[in-house]
Parts: sequence; C-alpha cells; structure tokens
Amino acid sequence: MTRSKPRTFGQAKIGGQVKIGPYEGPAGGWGSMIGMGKVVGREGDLPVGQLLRQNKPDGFMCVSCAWAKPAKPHPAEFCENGAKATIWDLTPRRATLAFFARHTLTELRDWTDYELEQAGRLTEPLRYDAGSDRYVPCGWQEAFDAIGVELKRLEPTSAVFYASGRASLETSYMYALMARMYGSQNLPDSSNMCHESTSVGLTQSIGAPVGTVILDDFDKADFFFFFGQNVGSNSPRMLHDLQKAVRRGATIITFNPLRERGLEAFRNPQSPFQMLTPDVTEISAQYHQVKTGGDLAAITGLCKWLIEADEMARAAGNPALIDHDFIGQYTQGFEAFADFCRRADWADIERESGLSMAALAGAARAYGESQAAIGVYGMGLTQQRLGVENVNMVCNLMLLRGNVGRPGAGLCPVRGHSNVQGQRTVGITEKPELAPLDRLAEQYGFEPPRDKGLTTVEVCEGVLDGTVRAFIGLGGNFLRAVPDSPRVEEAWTGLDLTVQIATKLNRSHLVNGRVAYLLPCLSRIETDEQATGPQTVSMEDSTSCIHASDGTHPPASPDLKSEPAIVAGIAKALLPPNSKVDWEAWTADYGQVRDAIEATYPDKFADFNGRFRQPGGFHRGNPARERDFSGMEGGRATFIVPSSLSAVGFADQADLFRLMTLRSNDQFNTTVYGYDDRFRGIQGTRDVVLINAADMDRLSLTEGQVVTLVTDSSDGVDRRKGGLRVTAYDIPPGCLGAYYPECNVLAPVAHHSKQALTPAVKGIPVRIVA
Ligand SMILES: Nc1nc2c(c(=O)[nH]1)N[C@H]1C(S)=C(S)[C@@H](COP(=O)(O)OP(=O)(O)OC[C@H]3O[C@@H](n4cnc5c(=O)[nH]c(N)nc54)[C@H](O)[C@@H]3O)O[C@H]1N2
Ligand SMILES: Nc1nc2c(c(=O)[nH]1)N[C@H]1C(S)=C(S)[C@@H](COP(=O)(O)OP(=O)(O)OC[C@H]3O[C@@H](n4cnc5c(=O)[nH]c(N)nc54)[C@H](O)[C@@H]3O)O[C@H]1N2
Ligand SMILES: [Mo]
Repeated sequence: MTRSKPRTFGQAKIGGQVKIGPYEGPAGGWGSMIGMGKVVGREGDLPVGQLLRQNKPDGFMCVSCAWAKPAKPHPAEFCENGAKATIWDLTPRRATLAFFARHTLTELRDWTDYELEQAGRLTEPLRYDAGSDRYVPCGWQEAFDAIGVELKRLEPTSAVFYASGRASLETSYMYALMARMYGSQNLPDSSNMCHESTSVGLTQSIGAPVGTVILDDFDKADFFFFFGQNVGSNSPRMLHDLQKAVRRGATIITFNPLRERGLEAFRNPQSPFQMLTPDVTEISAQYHQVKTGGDLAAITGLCKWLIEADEMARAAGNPALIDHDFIGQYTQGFEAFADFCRRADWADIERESGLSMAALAGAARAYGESQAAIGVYGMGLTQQRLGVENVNMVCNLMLLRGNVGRPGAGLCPVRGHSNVQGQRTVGITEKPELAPLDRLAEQYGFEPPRDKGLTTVEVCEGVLDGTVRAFIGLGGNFLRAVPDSPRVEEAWTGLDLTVQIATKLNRSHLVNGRVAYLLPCLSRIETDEQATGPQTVSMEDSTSCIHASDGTHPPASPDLKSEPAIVAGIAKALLPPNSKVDWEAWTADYGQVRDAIEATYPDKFADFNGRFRQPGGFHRGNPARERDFSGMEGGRATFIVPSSLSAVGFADQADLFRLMTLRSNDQFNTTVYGYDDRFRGIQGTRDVVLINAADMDRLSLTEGQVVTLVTDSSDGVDRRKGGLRVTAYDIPPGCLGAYYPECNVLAPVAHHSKQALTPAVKGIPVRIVA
C-alpha cells in the first residue's frame, strides 16, 4: 500500500527547523500573538467574531481549559491557547467520505496525532467495514439501531461509557442516565487520569471533592502557592488574575521542577501599554525547583518550620504563626500531624525535595506573614503514586493557617477539560456513592446498578484481560491518553463494540472492535438547531460556577448531530420505553433536561434555567467554602499524616530517573496544534528528553544524541520509547521530562495512585539507553 498522505502535513514541514535554546520572552506578549497566528495561518481565517464571543455571558464557553469566566469580561476574554482551540474547531478542513474512501485504517495508523486531526472535522456517521479496512457511510438510525442490538447482547457491566470532559451538563446527565438505565455504572471520565487524586484527597481532608475558591478570592488573596501547574500554557487566562494580584502586592511562591515561563514573567497581550513597552510582570517572588515527586517532603518542611517557629514565637510572647482558633474549632488530627512534622528530619526533607532548609524556611516565613492564601495545584501533584497524599498535604498547609472557608483563601485545583468537573457533578462517575441513585430510581422508576463501576485504569485492565466487551466514548482519545497505550490498543481489537462520538479524527478511531461506529458531533461553538429552535448548553468551571453557552457558528456539516441528540438516539434504540423519560422531548428542548437535572439535584441546581445566564455563572455551593465540615467523619476538617516523604513510590537507584510526561504550549492533550513549545525554547520537534547537564556528563551523553528510554518494571513487559533527542535543561538532577502522549508507551497501567487510581505519569521510573 502506498502512503498517500499529504506531504505538507509532515512534521518537518509544520515544525520547520528544529531549534532548542532558552526562551527569553515573558508568557503572553507578542509571542502569544505569533503562536496564535501560526495556527491561523494553517487553519484559514481568524474567526474574529467568534473569538469576541468567547467566555462572554451571552457567548460560548471556551472549549479549551476550565478556568473561571469573569462576570465582567475583558473585550477579548480569551488567551492564546483558547484562541487556538476555537480556530481548531472552526477549521475549514473536512474529513469527508472521499477522505475515508482514499485511506485504509491500517494506513492511517501510521499518521501522527497532528496529521490525523489535520484531516479536519468529521462530517457524517461512519461504520467500520473490516473487509475493506475502511470507514464507510451509514445512516444515523442504522448506527443507533446496530449499537442498541450489540449492547443488548452484552452483560451491561462489561460495557464502558467513557467521557472526556468537554460535553455539556445536559449531555452528560443524559449519558449517565442512559448507562445506568441500561445497567452499567462503568462511567469513567478523563478525570480518572487527571484530578481524581483531588476528588479523593480533598474529600478526605476538607469534605468537598472540588476547589473552594471563586474568582473573587483571587482579588482578595495576598499570597499564592503554586504546586505543579503550568499556568502559562494550560490556563493562561488565570495569568490576568495573577498579574492583578502581584500588582496589588500579593506574593506568589512556586514549586515546580521546571522554571515554567508563565510562572516567571507575563506580558498581558490585552494591555496596549505592556505590549508596546518593555514592561513585564514578574509572577513568582520565589521559585523552588523541587524534585519530581518531592512535594511531600517540601510541604513537610514548610509545615515543620511553621509549627516550630510558632512554638518559639508564642514562648517568647510574640504573635502565633498558625491559626490555633481555627484548628481548635474546625479541625482534627492536628497533634498527630504536628508530631510527624517535628519528628521529620531536615536531612531527609532536603534529600527528598531537592531543596535546602534555608529555601524552605524562606517560603514558610513568607507564608507565615500572609493574611489570606490560596493553594493552587495541578498535574504535578495529582499524577503521582502518592497523588492523594500530595493533595492532603496542600490541605494540611492551608489548614495550618486557617486558609479554608474565608475570603481570599482556599484550595484551587486547576481543572483540565472545560466541563470535566461538571460531568462529575451531574452523574458521570463510576462511584455509586457519588451519584444520587435513590433519587434517580424514584424520578425515573428503574433500579440503578449499585455496584462500583470501572475507573479508567480498571477499564484498561479489563480490556487487557478480556472482561470489558464494549466501549462508548463521549469525546476524547482514550487509546492515546491512557498508560500502556500500545498494549491496550492491541487488546482493543478483541472488543465486541466500539463507538466514538467525536469532532475530529484521532488514534482511538483507528483501532476498532468487531463492530465499530464513528459518530460526528457538533462543536460547542456551532449553532445547535433542534425542533424548538437553537439550543443553549451549560458547563461548570474550575470554581464550581455554572455558565450558559450558545453556539452560533454554522455547523461543519449538515449531517452532524448534537451530543444530546446522539445520546438520545442510542438511548432510544437501547432502552425499553419509559414513560418518565422522553428522550425526544429532551432533544427538542434542552431546558427540559435542565429541569430534570434540577429535580435530581435540587440543592445545587435550584432554578437552573432561571439562573444559568447570570454573568460569571452561578455558584453551585461548597460546604468547605462555608467551613461546614459536618458531612465529614468526626464533623471536622482533617490533618492527614503522609506515609512517605517521596510521592514517586519507588526507591532511588543509580541511573534510575523520574520521568515526568509533559504538555507543550502547542497542544491540548492529545490534540497537537504544532511542534513548538515556545516557553521551553523547544521548536520544531516533540521528540526530546529534557535532562540535567550534570546527569548528561555523568552518563557521557551529548547534546542532540538520540537515546531510548526504557521503563523499569518487574512485570516482564518491555516498554521503550526511542528516537528522543537528549536536551540539556534546567531540571533537577535525577529527573527527566518528555512529552505526553508520545511517551505513554512508557507508563505501566499498574503504576498509578493507590488511592485514586490516577496514572502516575509524572513519576515513571526509567533508564536511558544510548
Ligand atoms: N493549552 C492547553 N491547556 C490545557 C491542556 C492542554 O493540554 N493544553 N490540558 C488541560 C487538562 S485536561 C489539564 S488536566 C490541565 C493540565 O495542566 P497542568 O496541571 O499544568 O498539567 P501539565 O502540563 O501536565 O504540567 C504539570 C506541571 O507540573 C510540573 N511537575 C511535574 N512533576 C512535578 C512534581 O513532582 N512536583 C511539582 N511541584 N511539579 C511537577 C511540570 O513541570 C509542569 O509544569 O490543563 C488543561 N488545559
Ligand atoms: N502520559 C500522560 N498521559 C496523560 C496525561 C499526562 O499528563 N501524561 N494527562 C491525562 C489527562 S489530565 C487527561 S484529561 C487525559 C485526556 O484524555 P482525553 O480527554 O480522552 O483526550 P483529549 O486529547 O482531550 O481528546 C481529544 C479528542 O476529543 C474529541 N473532541 C474534541 N472536542 C469534542 C467535542 O466537543 N465533543 C466530542 N464528542 N468530542 C470532542 C476530538 O475528536 C479530539 O481528537 O489524558 C491523560 N493522559
Ligand atoms: Mo486533564
């Protein structure tokens, strides 16, 4: 078979020359304009009208990250990466029937992630034809009926209903209800690979699975900790809030193995003054390059210093450094935690964190002087073997000074997908205790499954051992996003049914079960016209605020269906008629779905239809925010003692490295916009491994040398990734950085958080083979 892929899509062409060197500019600024311009150049016109509607109360909610949307937005309330995401969705390119007639799936499996999405928007429903190894056209009803027939043949507990985090609250509610009415609790979500450590850890510590702050707190805080979150690339709009805070005199202290540009300096592209002058805002007052997996040690050091300094201060008759009133009134477990900190040895803390006692004391002292602090964190903490304990530790640090449940203070896990938090809120969860099953039973007159469903990691295990038989994907790129991706792929072809609901072609659409459908849906930015007129959807941001979102762009193809219509189509074919669920009426009028959501969750969604257009969104409430810990065991927020000072979960050995898999500034998860990671000074390639210069010397490696990484595991599986260019980088000794999803081959499914089952892709044990 000849490879007929369009050459212009080749990596060399789009990336241009490979250039690696330090990036001197700030985040934002002209670089962000140029970065956006490159994507515009490839995708056609700049959709200015749509960009101006982005994140506005009467516009649409950005399809990129989940950061909060202000009630009074800036005229251009979008960032470089949000703009890229919009431009990416509105591309003029189309993956038409002619495209699928030209290419077999075997051939397409040779394409890169970038090349696949460059085929453009999917245009009509497709069925996989194994004989010709191609996708062929099929009608919508034919697809729904066939999916219904296949699912009805299976044990419901062997079918998986995955969601990626982008689909609306309305779609997600319908999807979860469909799965449960069919009899499956297997409702994993990308969240299982992301902030599941947060859902578990925050619940243990403060009794709420989500962050406690809202945007208003960002205006009131005078101190921020930043642990393992790359704001400049992954939630750039937050930089505006941070810039305002710094200008007000707030202190930001960052813990990150890499000196991420957005956490160092920012030039606001929306400020004509900053764009035209050398003026740049310095973001972090202190920057601590903690070892990968070293946060438990670092935070232990911070707490130890505070607890001991507090004892000395009080003994000398000086003001306390920790909030004893708060601790006494609202928390439990403090004494055991304080003991643990007192007993912790500075030598161990320094070794495990890679930071000096003096550096940690400096950070603790600054924190001790603050009035209201926010603890911000991301994947650097959650995607670790001890990810849950990392989250517990940030809570301990905040609880020490009463920084939960008062203005300007709280926990701020930065969520990923634009509605990932909301999907969990309306029932996409494999944990039966998190879904209001009794209420659903009563509302819809059926007996929901009560057993625990499968998480993402358990789905991988189930695919590998043959117990999972069917997979429905509401968005996402499961096969690329999961650990051990090649092994899971190989087993995937043994499934009875695979269904992917998607906007653009990706790897997960090229590896199929016996029966397979690819169902193209509208993007959130597009007009969603139904029987009662154009429809509005809604989503929940990182701060639990719920927003309306209206698409107005013409659909990419007349044959697309909306996500609610697709879910309803499958549900009608799959489920026996039920007088209490009118899927057709719901599809015709999403307001009725919102009424149903309100009926299921009367506290969180009271007057949903009346409130969801409120500028800035409406807050669905969070007991920890009100210092209400009555739902917790013991009725108090809880200090939790960590089990180790290292989060990676493996012993240090000579030449065994801690690999963190990273996102570039030019991707959204598995969607690769281009090959430039501007802020890290890497251009034209993603095939790099970032390494400390001393480690390079020790191993006699030279800059640009091509090496293979091999995972250290005892299960007998050979996991390796070759073709990586050695790149000297400012990274702590013993740590390596390389890109996700290319390196997912190196991550064993079994290497995950023990408590949350989040894959530990920030601390993979690897060796370098020259
Ligand atoms: N443009 C864009 N936006 C995105 C995404 C995207 O891919 N592109 N993805 C979205 C999604 S789903 C998510 S979950 C978020 C992800 O956003 P982030 O939470 O920022 O996730 P990562 O990019 O994986 O990077 C995590 C950061 O953790 C640091 N790190 C790694 N290991 C450690 C450690 O042990 N300790 C500490 N303290 N730091 C560590 C890394 O250096 C890096 O800066 O962004 C969302 N927004
Ligand atoms: N090694 C490693 N692995 C990781 C991570 C890591 O840091 N390192 N991060 C993990 C994290 S945090 C996450 S969240 C997961 C991400 O995992 P996923 O959410 O499964 O993957 P995405 O790349 O976000 O999915 C992109 C695809 O979604 C589809 N899509 C886009 N928009 C829409 C839409 O509006 N509707 C529908 N139906 N489909 C749409 C498109 O077809 C696109 O190709 O990956 C995880 N995997
Ligand atoms: Mo994520």
